[in-house]
Amino acid sequence: MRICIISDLHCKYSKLNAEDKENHALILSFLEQAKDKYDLLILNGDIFDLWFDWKYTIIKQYFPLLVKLYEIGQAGCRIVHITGNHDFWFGDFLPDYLDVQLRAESFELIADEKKIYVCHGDTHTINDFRYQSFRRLIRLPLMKKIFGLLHPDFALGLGSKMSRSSRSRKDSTELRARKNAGLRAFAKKLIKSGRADYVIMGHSHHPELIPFETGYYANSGDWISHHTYVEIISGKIEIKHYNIKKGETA
Ligand SMILES: [Mn+2]
Repeated sequence: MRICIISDLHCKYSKLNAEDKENHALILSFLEQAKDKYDLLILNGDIFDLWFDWKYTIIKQYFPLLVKLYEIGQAGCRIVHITGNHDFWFGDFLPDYLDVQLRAESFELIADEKKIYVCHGDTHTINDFRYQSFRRLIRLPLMKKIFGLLHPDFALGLGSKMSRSSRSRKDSTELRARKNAGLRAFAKKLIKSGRADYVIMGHSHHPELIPFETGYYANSGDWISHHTYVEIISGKIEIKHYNIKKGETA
């Protein structure tokens, strides 16, 4: 089985600067060449900087990306999206129009005799009580209902401001180290207990592949500064770096 796992593309819908545009082009180019390469594509959260589909409308700025996902699905690849901390308010658009299967927390499968566990990772960072409370609050059905009543232009203007302020709030080195440590500890626990051979997460924007006695923890990194993804081909796990000029390099 050929599996690709990507996360943290953080595709924006407003106020794109030159770097954002470059990143978007790289993402589209990656997805174009991925069309016939995989049996399963796992979108492991924070693909969209914000997602909302109203009853009658979607965010048109995502159209190029959505077309690529549609084409990948049409080429016979199964697509699974796991909720991130930026994209969790899904309606019927992804499942009904793109045939993307949605998972709220995690996704597990066995492929080529490897037990694979995939989740975004935002619930496994250390000492993040404030975030965990916010996470529960923002996911209440009532919050989604209220957001859905706002006019899209207004709601998305608000959303883009919120997302920008969270992006400019640069994590301190210490906080980042704690984030990574939390993810590693969670992966270690799953692997040691025999629940999984491979644990794959994102969220930290820090690509890494850590071997344990009976398995691996992989973080797929991001598409803001690393342009990395995880590939599991016939049971062999690797982190790869995509380069638009050279095609791809390991
Ligand atoms: Mn995240």
